[in-house]
Amino acid sequence: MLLLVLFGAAGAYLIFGQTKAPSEITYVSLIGHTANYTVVLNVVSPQNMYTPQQVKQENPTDGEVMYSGSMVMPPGMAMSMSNMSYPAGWRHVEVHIYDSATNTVIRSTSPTIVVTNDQSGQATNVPIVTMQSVVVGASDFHYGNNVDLPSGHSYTATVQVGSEVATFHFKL
Ligand SMILES: [Cu+2]
Repeated sequence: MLLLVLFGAAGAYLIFGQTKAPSEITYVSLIGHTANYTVVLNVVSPQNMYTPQQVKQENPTDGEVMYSGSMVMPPGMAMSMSNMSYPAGWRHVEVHIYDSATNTVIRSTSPTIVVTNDQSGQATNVPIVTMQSVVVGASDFHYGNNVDLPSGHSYTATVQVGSEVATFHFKL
């Protein structure tokens, strides 16, 4: 009986692990202010990504369209657009930048985004992809990429826009 219970628990763990890993739900949204900009940092689960051509051909009803840059993919993983196949810990880190005076979306800057693991000190530079939601459109224009950020750690994200810096702290 005990063996059965243990087996059941292990089975449940495996199933849970398998279900949880690819679709590990992440949602962090933080707002920061610099002298001239309002910066919104979102750390979310990997998104379905499309090129503009794919959007035209496939008319997706969720995900994001990429305009420049290329997505960082897990080792050995092709440029799959599926958000379901990422290993646990992979997140979509994105930064929305607004002109604080006019509340308009800044589309023309080249921010730098660095995410540092507070425990290990490991700093990850986030190569910039420009993108927006296929549903929301232009008002969702933002900068970011996929980053491997294991759960159970706290992180500091530093976003530099021109000479202005916004700093964010979050836990995963
Ligand atoms: Cu995005």
